Amino acid sequence: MTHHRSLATFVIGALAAIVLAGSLALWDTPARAANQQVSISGAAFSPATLTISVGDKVTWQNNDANLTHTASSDAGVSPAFDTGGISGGATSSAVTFSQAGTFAYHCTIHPGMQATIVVQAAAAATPAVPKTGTGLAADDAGGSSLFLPLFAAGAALVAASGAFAFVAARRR
Ligand SMILES: [Cu+2]
Repeated sequence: MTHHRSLATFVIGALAAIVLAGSLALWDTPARAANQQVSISGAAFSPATLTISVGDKVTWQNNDANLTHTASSDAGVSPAFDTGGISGGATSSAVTFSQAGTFAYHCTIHPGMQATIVVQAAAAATPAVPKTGTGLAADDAGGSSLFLPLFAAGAALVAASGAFAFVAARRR
């Protein structure tokens, strides 16, 4: 019996740890930076205007098998960036955009190739949601409404495992 109780204590403790870790992972989600990609095809950047959040990384994928391209910030853009040559079929190294703003860029080999990265302040960026204000509020509520019950469940499991251990110790 004692063996079964200590096994139960162990299982409940492990479940508590998993649930607590999961709730903390959810809590951290809103701040996570995203990896974004611009594709290059037919000597054009797509999308021509990419909207991202501060801290996001962008890579450029060159789908023009026989052309080398670059993604190079226009003169006067600060901070400047330049992927250097991206061979046909290759993907550039990532550029991290750590400041809000509008960053125009072009291909140095084909100056007609022009596009823009719009970097929004982290709290304001909700790409797929209309800018009504309610979308952002719903996102925030979604994060915390999952976090709190999971955290409470984890705490309850910790308490249950403590109670099991206490009963097991008294009956030994
Ligand atoms: Cu080019």
